[in-house]
Order: sequence, then C-alpha cells, then structure tokens
Amino acid sequence: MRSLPNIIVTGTPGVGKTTTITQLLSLAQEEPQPLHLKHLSINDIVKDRQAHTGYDEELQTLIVDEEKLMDEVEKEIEDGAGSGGWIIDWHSTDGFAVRWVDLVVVLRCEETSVLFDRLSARGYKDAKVQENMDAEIFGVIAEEAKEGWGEDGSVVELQSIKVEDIEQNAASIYEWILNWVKDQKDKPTAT
Ligand code: DAT
Repeated sequence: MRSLPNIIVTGTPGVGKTTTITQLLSLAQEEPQPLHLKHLSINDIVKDRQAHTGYDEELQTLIVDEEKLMDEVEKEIEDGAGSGGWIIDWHSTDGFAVRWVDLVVVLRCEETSVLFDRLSARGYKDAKVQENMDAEIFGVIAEEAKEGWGEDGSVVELQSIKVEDIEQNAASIYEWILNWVKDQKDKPTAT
C-alpha cells in the first residue's frame, strides 16, 4: 500500500509539466512535515536507459521503444507497490498501468499563440510545432487519459497559460495529495 499517491502530470510539450512539477516539489519540501515526492522524468529514462530505437529527424524526437520504456518505469516505481510519491512527467499516459497511478493531471494551454511561442522558443521545426499545436487543439492527451482512468475524478485538466497558473496548479495538486494522505489515514484498517 502506497503512503503517498503516484501522479502523472501530462500534456502537450510546452504546456508546463516540468515547471509545475518543480514548483510542486519545492512546495512539498517547505512544510513542517515535508512530503517525499520524487520527479520521474520519462524523457530522462528514454535517453539514459536507451529506451529508444532511433531518431526522427522531421519531428526532432527520439523514437520511443515503448516496451523497454514501460519495463524501466515498472522497475522504477516498483510496479506501483512501493511507497509511492512519484510525480511522473511525460507527454502521454499511453502504456501506464491504471493501478500505478492515483491521479492524472492534464495541463492545458489552449491559447494557441502562447503555446506557439513556447514551442518556437525551443527551436522546434514547423512540423513539430504544428504537430503539437494540433494535439493541443484537439485535446488528444486529455481524451487518452480519460479512456484509461475514466471520468470519475481521477483525471483533472488544469489551464497553464499565465505565469500565476504555475503556482496555482502546483498548489492544487499539493492540496489533492494532502487530502489523499488524510483519506488513507482515516480509512479503517483491516484486522
Ligand atoms: P513541458 O515540461 O510541458 O514541456 P516546460 O515546463 O518545459 O513544459 O515549459 C515550457 C516553457 O514554457 C518554459 O520556458 C516555461 C514556460 N511556461 C510553462 N508554463 C507556463 C505558464 N503557465 N506561464 C508562463 N510560462 C510557462
């Protein structure tokens, strides 16, 4: 039984996943009783553990070996059976077992001009900017998450457009974690 929840923070590249997670982790450390949250960057796993089969020049991205990637994730999070507290940072929920994850946060930036500027600032080529803009407009990642985790409150969409949104979103996720911990403590234990 996890003592902290596992959370995926997902969304189109550039929506603010890494920035929001960094803010969440520092928030969790400030408390008198810090929560041991751990940032699981799937980008780093893909690169560092060679969970890829090549490089797509057009889309400027590594071609992910999904089976190897999910094997590595499963090892890292102990098949969901460890102490929890993993904050998973990835632009997809595809391949993740539903039982590993207690909450899916989908960050959204439907102000396309804002997302365009963020993606262009990364030096992405037109094809990659366009692919990501289309995915955001159609809400592809949110739909995919709802297919996996249902629409019963385990998937939340948060707007990440303005700078203030970063702090506010981190604070809402933090509050959700505190409530989750409290609910676990209040649950009657099996004898
Ligand atoms: P992601 O991890 O989703 O790819 P990121 O956290 O690296 O995105 O953010 C991409 C850039 O956009 C980075 O320069 C920070 C900025 N940014 C992210 N969310 C923002 C927000 N809500 N307001 C202003 N800037 C934001």
